[in-house]
Amino acid sequence: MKITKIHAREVLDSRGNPTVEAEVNIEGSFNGDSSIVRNVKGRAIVPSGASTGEREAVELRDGDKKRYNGKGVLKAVSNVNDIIAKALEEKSFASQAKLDEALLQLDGTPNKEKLGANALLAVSMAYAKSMAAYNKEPLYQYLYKRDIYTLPVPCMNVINGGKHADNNVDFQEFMIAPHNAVSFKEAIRMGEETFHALKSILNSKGYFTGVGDEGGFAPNLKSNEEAVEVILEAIRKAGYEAGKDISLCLDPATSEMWQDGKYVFFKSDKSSKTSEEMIVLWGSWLKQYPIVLLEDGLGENDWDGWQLMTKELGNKIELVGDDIFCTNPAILQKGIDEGVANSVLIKLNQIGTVTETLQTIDLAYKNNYNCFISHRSGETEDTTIADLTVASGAGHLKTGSGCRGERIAKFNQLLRIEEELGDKATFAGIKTFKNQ
Ligand code: 2PG
Ligand code: MG
Repeated sequence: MKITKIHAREVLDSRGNPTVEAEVNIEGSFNGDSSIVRNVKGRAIVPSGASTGEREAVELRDGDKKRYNGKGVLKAVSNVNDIIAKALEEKSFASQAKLDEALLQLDGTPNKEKLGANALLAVSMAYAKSMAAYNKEPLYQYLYKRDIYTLPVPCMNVINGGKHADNNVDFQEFMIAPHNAVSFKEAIRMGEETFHALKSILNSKGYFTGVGDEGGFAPNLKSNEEAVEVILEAIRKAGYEAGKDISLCLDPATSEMWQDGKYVFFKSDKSSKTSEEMIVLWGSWLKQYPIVLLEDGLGENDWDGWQLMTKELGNKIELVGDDIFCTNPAILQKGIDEGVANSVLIKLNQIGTVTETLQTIDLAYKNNYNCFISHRSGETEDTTIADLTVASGAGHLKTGSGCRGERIAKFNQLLRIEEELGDKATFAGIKTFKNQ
């Protein structure tokens, strides 16, 4: 079996910005019988972040102001079509790891700046999909073989702020986690019912109900606290009990607030807090509200603050490192050694290949860290992360709110997977969160 063709093109993400799509064709005889030739194609699209970590692998953009305000990806596309395709076509690879190793060698830089992580990841994911098709198995099974697979709690980002919305809310993501359910299908129903209840509450309070980049509402509120209060009201209105049925998760994305060693509330009153004051704030929110997970409660360049926060809150809730780790196994190892966080956010395009992503997941589990699988704010119809969540057994993912096609595409894929697995599927529930 060998790769017969690799082809990339420039397509669009959910914000209308260009991104890379790649296709990988594989051909081979089946079961050693040369009379049965199998010819399959895998296709994948790379997402794109807005509140990106400084140490993410390089997303190569053209910088040509005459096209898409400099955001074109024709260079990354030609790196696939002219360099990667020429080197890998007519070759065969014994595993995903071998293919990804070849990609890394072609790039040859530590941060993938030569060919672009967007070029490498598009090919890496498309290869995984073509191999799954070649093996006639679902993608999650190609990524990891298990007897029983765990379907995740969908952490739905129902109020958007920060860099993802044009409102006055400083914190980026307020998520609901419907965990008291027998299946993913029931959990997503609970989440959607709450999402619709929230819309009617916001409407009745005279707030704007347009949505932000990830499909959550983006109202101008009186305070960051009010975002939590209206969500709790929506949970009640939908007929659920906060804490028992549905808990809260937060990603305030505080790297974006970091200015001169302090956290500035840049969208509301422009006040600021030290790391210690932020930890006190989170501690009081935990007492007041049913929060089970806090992502990026402090910023990527505040390692001392992170250590302190982990000491204070790391035995109470799940503390997820996103910008600080960038899905990078070497940086995660440093975090493990220094007692930073107890969970890692997993974004394929922060690191740039499927294999390195799986390595980071593996390293996390070996050190008793959780993995929280994530979309990007700029997404597409690609549903790889749904399969990755099930394959990895991560038990929880964030892939947006209750609307917008590119977010719902992942939920729909999880519904399909759950149905297909039948009694080989279990639902993660509250235990999936650290310290619950
Ligand atoms: C985050 C992500 C996804 P972005 O901060 O966790 O929600 O945002 O893709 O913009 O980095
Ligand atoms: Mg984040």
